Amino acid sequence: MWIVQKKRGSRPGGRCFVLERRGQARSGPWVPPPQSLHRAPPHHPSSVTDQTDCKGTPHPKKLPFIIQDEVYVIVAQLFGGSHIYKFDDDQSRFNKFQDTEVSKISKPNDIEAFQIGSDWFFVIADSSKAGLSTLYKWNDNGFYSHQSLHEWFRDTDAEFLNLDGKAHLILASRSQVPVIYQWSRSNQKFILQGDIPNMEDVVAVKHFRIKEELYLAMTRYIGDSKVLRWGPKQFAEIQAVPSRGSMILQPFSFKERYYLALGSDYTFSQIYLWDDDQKVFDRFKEVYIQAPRSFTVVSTDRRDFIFSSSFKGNTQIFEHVIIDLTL
Ligand SMILES: [Ca+2]
Repeated sequence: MWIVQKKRGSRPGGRCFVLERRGQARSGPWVPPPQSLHRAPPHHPSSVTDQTDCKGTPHPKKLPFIIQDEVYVIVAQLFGGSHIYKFDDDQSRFNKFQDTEVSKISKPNDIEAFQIGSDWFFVIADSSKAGLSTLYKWNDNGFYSHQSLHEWFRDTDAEFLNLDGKAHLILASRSQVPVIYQWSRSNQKFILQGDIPNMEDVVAVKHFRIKEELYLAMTRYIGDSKVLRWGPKQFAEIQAVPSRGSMILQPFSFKERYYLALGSDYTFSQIYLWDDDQKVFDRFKEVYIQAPRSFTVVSTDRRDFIFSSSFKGNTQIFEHVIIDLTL
C-alpha cells in the first residue's frame, strides 16, 4: 500500500490516493495498553479512500511517484507487460501513459523510483532465474531502459539510499548475498561496489535513520533477520531477530520513537521498539496479521496509524497511542 500526496497551491491539503484495494479494519477490543500500538476502531480515517484500481494480472507490482507535479503509477506484472499510468485531474482517474520495454523482465518482484540530481529513475528487481534487474530513466516522454544490473541471481528487493552523500543501490537476491552499487556520475551508471557478507537469501532490504546513524533492516524468511549499522565504509551487524516465515522487517517511527515490525506467515508478528541507551531494538508487542506483506505509516494531523497489508486476509489498521500514566 502506498499513499501519494500531490500538493497544489490552490489545494492546501493536497490530495490523497491509496493505490491498492482498501482493506477493512476489523473490529477489535479497544483496550490500549500504555504506549501501544492497537487496532484502530472501525471508524478509521475517512479521508483515505480507494480511488483507483489499475487492472492487471494477479499480483502486479505497483509504484506511484510524482514528476513535475504529475502523478504516475508504474504497474509491473508477470504477464502482459508493464505499463505506466498518469493521473488525469479532469477525469479524476489514471490513464495509460506508456508501455515500458520489458523484454528482459520475467518476474518483477520489486520496483523503486528515485531521483539522482535532477534525473528520475526506477529499477525493477527481477526474481526469475532468467531475469535481469533493470534500471529505467525518465527522458521527458517516458521511462526507457538505461542499464541492466544483475543477471540470473533471482533478485528479491531493491533499495535506493544515500551513503556518505553518494547515491547507492542495494539489490538483495535469493542466490547470493546483497550487493551494493554506487552511482558513477561520469559514467551515468551504477557500478558494482561490493557486497554485504554473511547475509544469504535476503527477501527484503529497508534503510532507516535514527538521529544521524544509518541502518539497514534485512528480512529473511528462514533464520534470523538482521539490523546493520553503516560504519566506516561498511555495514556491520548490530542485532539478529529470530524470523519465522518473515517477508517483511519494516522500520517506522512516530514522534521520535523508533520501531521495527517483523511480519510472520506462521505466528504473531512482532513489534520492536528502539532502546536508545542500549542501541538495540527490544521486543515490544505482538500483533496477529495473516501473512503480512507491508507496514505503512499513515499520519493525520492528530493521529498516527500503521496499515498492514495481508497476503491472505484483510488489511489491518493499528493506531499508535501514547497514554500519559502520570496523570
Ligand atoms: Ca524495495
